[in-house]
Amino acid sequence: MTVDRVIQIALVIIVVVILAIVAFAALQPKGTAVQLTDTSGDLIGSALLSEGSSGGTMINVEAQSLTPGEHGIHIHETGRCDLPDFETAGSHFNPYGTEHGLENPNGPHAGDMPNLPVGNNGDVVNYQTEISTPLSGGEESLMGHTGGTAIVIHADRDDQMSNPSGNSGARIACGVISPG
Ligand SMILES: [Cu+2]
Ligand SMILES: [Zn+2]
Repeated sequence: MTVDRVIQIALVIIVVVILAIVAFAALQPKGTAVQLTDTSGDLIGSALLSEGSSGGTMINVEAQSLTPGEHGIHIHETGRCDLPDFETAGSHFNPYGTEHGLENPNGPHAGDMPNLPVGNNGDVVNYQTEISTPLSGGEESLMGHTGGTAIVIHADRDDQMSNPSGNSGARIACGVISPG
C-alpha cells in the first residue's frame, strides 16, 4: 500500500467516527440540569429536565435537607432565584391563562406538578413527573419564555386547587431553568 492510500483510509475512518459521534449526540434526549439552592444559598439538589416523548418535559428531582412530608413544586414565570425568599421567581408560569392546580377544573398552570414527597431523612423520594409544557420552543416553553423560568419548592403541601399557589406556603428552594 502506498502512503497516499494509507492516508486516504485513515481519513475515511476519521470521518466515519465523527459522523457516528454526531449521530449518537443527536439521538440523545435534549435536556438541562438545574441546580436547586435553599434560602441560605446552599445547594440542596438538582432537577433534570428533558424532552418527553409526546412534546412535553420530563422532570426528575433529587434533593436533600428538606423537611419530611409533601411539598408544593412548580415552574415559575421568571428565571431569577434571588435570596432570601425567591420572590423574584414571580408567579406560576401561566402562558395559557389557566388557574392553579392539577385538580382544578379550570387548571392547571403550565408548570403545576404533583407534590414532592420527602422521606424522614430529608431526601426526596424518587420523583419523576411529566408536564405537557415543552422544554424548548416559543414563549410557552420553559427555555423559550421571555424573562426565563424557574423551578420552586415550597414549605407546605400543594392542595392542587387554590389560586394562586395551592396554599403551599413559603418558597424554600429555587433553581433557574432559563435566566431572566
Ligand atoms: Cu411555586
Ligand atoms: Zn400553579
